[in-house]
Amino acid sequence: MRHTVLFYNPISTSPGKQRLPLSILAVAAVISEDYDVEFIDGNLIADPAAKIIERVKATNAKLLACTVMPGPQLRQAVPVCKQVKAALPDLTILWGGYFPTQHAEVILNSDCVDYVIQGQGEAPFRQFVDTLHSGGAITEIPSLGYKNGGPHVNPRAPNVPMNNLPWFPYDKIDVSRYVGRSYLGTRVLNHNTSFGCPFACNFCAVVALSNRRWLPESAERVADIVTHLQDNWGINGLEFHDMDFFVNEGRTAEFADRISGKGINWWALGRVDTLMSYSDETWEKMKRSGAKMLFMGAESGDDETLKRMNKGGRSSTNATLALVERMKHYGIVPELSFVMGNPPDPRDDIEKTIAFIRKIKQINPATELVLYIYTPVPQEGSILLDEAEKLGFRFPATLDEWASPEWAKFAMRRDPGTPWFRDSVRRRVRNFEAVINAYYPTVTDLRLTGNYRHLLKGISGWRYKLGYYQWPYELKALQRAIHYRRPETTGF
Ligand code: B12
Ligand code: SF4
Repeated sequence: MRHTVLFYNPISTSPGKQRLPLSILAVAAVISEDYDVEFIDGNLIADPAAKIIERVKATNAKLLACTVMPGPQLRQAVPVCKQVKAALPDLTILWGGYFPTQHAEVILNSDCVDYVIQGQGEAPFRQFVDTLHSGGAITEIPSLGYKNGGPHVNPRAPNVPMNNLPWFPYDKIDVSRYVGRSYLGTRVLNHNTSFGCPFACNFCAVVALSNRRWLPESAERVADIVTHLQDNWGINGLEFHDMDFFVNEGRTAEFADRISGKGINWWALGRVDTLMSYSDETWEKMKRSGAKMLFMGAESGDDETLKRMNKGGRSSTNATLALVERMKHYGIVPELSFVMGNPPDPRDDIEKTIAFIRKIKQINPATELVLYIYTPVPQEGSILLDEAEKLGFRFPATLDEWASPEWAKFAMRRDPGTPWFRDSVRRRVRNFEAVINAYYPTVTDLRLTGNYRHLLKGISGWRYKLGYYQWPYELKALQRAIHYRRPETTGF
C-alpha cells in the first residue's frame, strides 16, 4: 500500500505573486517515487488548516511536512499547525527550512510541532519518512531535532551533491498556477540550481543552513530543466533562487552557452566580487543568454562595516562601484541590497550608505535598490550579534512570540524594533527611500508609463539634488496614488 505525505508551504507573498514552492518540492522529490505526495500552498488557498485536515482524513496521511521562513510564513505556520494538531493529535508534524535550522529549540518546546530537520533536507527527510512508515529508530536520524524530555538535535547529515538528487516532481503539482508575469517576461517561473554558499557573512541566515558549503547542479542539468520548463509551460523568464548562483565561472559560462537562443530572460543572486572576477567573455555569454537583472548584496557604503559583517572575499565599496559600471556596459541591471542601521552607531552607518548609494546612481542610474535594516541571526562568533546582545537584543523565547506582528516585522527587516534602532533613524531610511524611489523609479514595474516617470522625477528633483529627504509627504501620497512596484517591498 502506498502512503500519502502532505506538504505545506505557508503563505509567503501577496496573491498573484506566488512562486513555485521549491523548498517542499525539493524534499518531496526524494520520496515521490514511493509515496503519494500532495501539496498545500498557503499562497493559493484561504484556509490551509481546513484543507490539511480534510486531506489527512481523506488519505490517512501520517505526516505533514512544512517549510518555514521567519516572517509572515512563520506567522501563518504557527496557528495553522496548532489548529491541525488540535484536530488530529496523531498526525506527525515536521518542520524544515530556515527557521527550524536557526531556532530548533523554541520550536521543539512548543506543542504544535513534533520534529524539525535542519540544513539540506533531502537525505534526512527520506530516512525520516521511511522510518515513520516502516519502523526504526527515528531519534538516530542525522540533522533531526526531536523532543525527548527536552529538545535534542542530532549532528548534521553529510551533504548530498545536487546532481545525485532527483528533479522536482513537476508532474505532482499544478505548475501553471505559478507561471507569473514580471519584468523578466510574460511567463516566468523559478528554479534553484545550487545549495549553500561558501561565505560566512554574519548577518546572513544562509550560513547556518549550509555551513559554507556550495553544492551545484551541473550546467547541463540546469539547461535540461530550463528546457523542460520551456517545453511544458512556455516560459520566457526565469528567476534563479540560489543563495549564490555564480560561485563557479565555468558553470555559469557553460549554462549561458546552453540556453542562449531560447528567448529566456533570467535573474539570479550572487556576489559583487565574484561577478567582478568574471572575464569579459563570460559577461558577453551571460548577456547573450538572456541575463537581464542580477541581485547582489552590496550591504554597506563603508569598507570598515563590510569587514565587521565578515563579508569576506574581495568585497569592497570600490568593487561595487566598478561592478555597476561594468553592468551598465553590458546592459544588465544591477539590483543591490543593503543592510543598514548596524550597531553600535546606526545613524553614522546609514549616512555613509546613503552617500554611497548616490554615487552608485550617478554611475548607473538603472541600479535597483533594496534597503534592509540589520536584524541579527544566530551565528557563533558574530561581532554584530555580540554587539546587538550587549545593547539588549534577545530572540523570542516562545513560538507564539515569534508569530507576533512585532517579530514578523523584525523578520521583514524593514521596521525591526531592535533596541539600537531609533524611530528617527528608521524615518531617515524610509524618507530617503521615498525620495530616491521617486527620482529613480524602478525599471521593473510594467505599468509605470513614461508620463508617470517624468512626474515622479520632476516632483522629487529638488529634494534629491539638495539631499533634503525630510517629510516627503507629497511623494508618499503620489507613490500611493500611482501604486508602482518598489523592490524593497517584495524582496527576499
Ligand atoms: C524564494 C525565496 C522567497 C520567496 C518565497 C519562497 C516560498 N517558500 O514561498 C519570496 C520572494 C516570497 C520570499 C520572501 C521573503 N523572504 Co525569502 N527567500 C527566498 C530564497 C531566495 C530561496 C528559498 C528557496 O526556495 N530555496 C530553494 C530551496 C530548494 O532551498 P531551501 O528553501 O533552502 O530548502 C532546503 C532546506 O532549507 C531544507 N528545507 C526547506 N524546507 C523544508 C521542509 C522540510 C519538511 C524539510 C525536511 C526540509 C526543508 O531542505 C531543502 C532542500 O535541501 C531564500 C534565499 C536562498 N537562496 O535560500 C530567501 C530567504 C529564505 N528569505 C528570507 C527573507 C528574510 C524573506 C522575507 C522576510 C524578506 C522581506 N524582507 O520581505 C520575505 C518574507 C517571507 C514570508 N512571507 O514569510 C531570508 C530568511 C532569513 C532568515 N533569518 O532566516 C532568506 C534566507 C534570504 C536571506 N539571505 O536573507 N523569499
Ligand atoms: S550574504 Fe550572500 S555571500 Fe554572504 S553568506 Fe549570505 S548568501 Fe553567502
